[in-house]
Amino acid sequence: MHKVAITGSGLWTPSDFISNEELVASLTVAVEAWNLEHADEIAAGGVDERDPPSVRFIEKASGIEGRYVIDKEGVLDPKRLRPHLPTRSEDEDSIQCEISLIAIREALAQAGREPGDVDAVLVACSNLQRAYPAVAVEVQNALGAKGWGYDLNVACSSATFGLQAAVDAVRGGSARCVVVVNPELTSCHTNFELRDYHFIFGDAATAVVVERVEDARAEHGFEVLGTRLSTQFSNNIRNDFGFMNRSEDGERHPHELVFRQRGRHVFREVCPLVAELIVSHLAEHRLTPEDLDRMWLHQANLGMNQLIARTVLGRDPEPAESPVILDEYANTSSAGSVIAFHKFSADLPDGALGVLCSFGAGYSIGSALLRRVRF
Ligand code: CO8
Repeated sequence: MHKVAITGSGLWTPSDFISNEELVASLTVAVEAWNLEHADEIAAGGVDERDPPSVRFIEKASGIEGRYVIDKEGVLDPKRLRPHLPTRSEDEDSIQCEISLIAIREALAQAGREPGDVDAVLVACSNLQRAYPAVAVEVQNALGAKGWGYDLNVACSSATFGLQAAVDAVRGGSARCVVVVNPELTSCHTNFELRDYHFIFGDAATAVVVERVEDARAEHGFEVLGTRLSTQFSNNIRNDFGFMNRSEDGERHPHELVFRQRGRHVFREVCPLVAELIVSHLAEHRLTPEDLDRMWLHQANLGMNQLIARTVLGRDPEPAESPVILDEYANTSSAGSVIAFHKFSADLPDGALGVLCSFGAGYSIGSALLRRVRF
């Protein structure tokens, strides 16, 4: 078995940024218009009045201060509340392919690799823009990579589930240089009509390069000591969008075909599962929480991350021990933990130990133990 390392990482951040103030102003207008339009049904008790959002609630409940999106104008238009995405023809790169390439090229440059060195591409994310051909195969072609590619979706945990697949492929010898990319266009599946959901997500794409330690060309990287995945079924985060919708005989409300959740249940149920997974994963490697220098956690909610870090460490974490990017990026689904890793890993000394951990719908949780190494 080969020793495996992450030798590079990359990030695409959209140029459009939406502050909480802008988002709340737009939804407030939309809610007032909707309530007016449905005044008779509301008076008759057929539907509930919609409640206005508040910046104060968002910041207090989540820690989110803004988010990047692929198209600010469409999201903020109170009559639209979703991005404008011009339809692309078959001979153009798909949007997910385009943003993947940006993140991958940065990751390859950091790894000192050329596209032609890549022999596997995994597109791992919450939402894929079409059923087939796999976006990964399109990315492989557009990049000029060899080998094979496939898509996988484990919601926010796609980053670590994809990473484990890459690590296993390199360790076992079925690939030598794998790129895992997380092109998350969450604004296309966010319900911007309801205050409970409109603030949660942002768009971004991340990529990592996974290779044998002996092949590494970068000066530094992170040896993957081990990965551990866990799933446990729950309907508390759900989206019923799918290819069978058009054949279903029953009625479905449009809000069932985008992201929805029982956020409080998720918070309560997922935090202990994540902390337990990290601690037991460390123990499997004869390590303890005291050995950890950094936790790159999935970025969904500030309170969640503080609770998880506190449970694992047995004390409040120092800010540098569990870096936060969700204030600026919001929840970028599978990209979140990798953004934290990408932005907050180069400062660690050789030998430092970190855990990359993602969690989300499924429920699903993934952990990767990473040791900073000089090759
Ligand atoms: N402004 C004002 N009030 C609000 C707002 C708002 N924007 N939103 C909700 N409220 C109100 C609610 O309506 C409720 O009012 P009432 O008491 O009158 O009913 C009140 O505030 C309290 O609401 P909650 O109980 O929902 O509030 P919480 O304190 O639980 O905070 C959070 C809500 C922030 C969502 C919190 O529960 C949370 O973050 N939970 C964890 C969620 C999480 O981690 N989810 C992970 C899911 S992501 C994932 O797995 C990927 C899925 C695929 C992504 C696809 C892309 C879209």
